[in-house]
Amino acid sequence: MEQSRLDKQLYAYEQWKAGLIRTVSDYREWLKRHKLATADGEKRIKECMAALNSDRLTIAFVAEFSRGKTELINAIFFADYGRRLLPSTAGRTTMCPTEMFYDSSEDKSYIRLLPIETRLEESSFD
Ligand SMILES: Nc1nc2c(ncn2[C@@H]2O[C@H](COP(=O)(O)OP(=O)(O)O)[C@@H](O)[C@H]2O)c(=O)[nH]1
Ligand SMILES: [Mg+2]
Repeated sequence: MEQSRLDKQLYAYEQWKAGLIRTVSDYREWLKRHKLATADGEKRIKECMAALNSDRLTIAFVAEFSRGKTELINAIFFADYGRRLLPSTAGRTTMCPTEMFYDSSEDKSYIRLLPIETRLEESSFD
């Protein structure tokens, strides 16, 4: 079913959040206009706006080598492309932890690879 697709739901979530930010912002203006704004209320609204603006969703796909992580990402996020956006055929397996980002402030996406040597260490991803 089209509506249940994860990418559609994530888009709907972003839309909902943008609406919430607008509403909180309108409320703030309304309080000011009616001289109902208080220092404490203003502080709370600022915290609320900061939390909404900094909200980021991070999804991690973690499993042993060649278990279908890349294939799953292709299926969930890039099915509409009609081809594998991320290489996932035999011999093209991702050999190191890979981070994919979408930077909304730059309107750009990018990929970051951690060097293969990091697999020799126990340290965590971040
Ligand atoms: N038959 C079958 N093969 C799959 C499935 N998921 C992944 N593969 C294949 O298994 C291999 C490894 O998948 P890949 O997504 O690259 O694994 P990753 O190393 O976990 O990212 C590739 O050749 C995929 O096409 C699946 O659900 N069924
Ligand atoms: Mg992979």
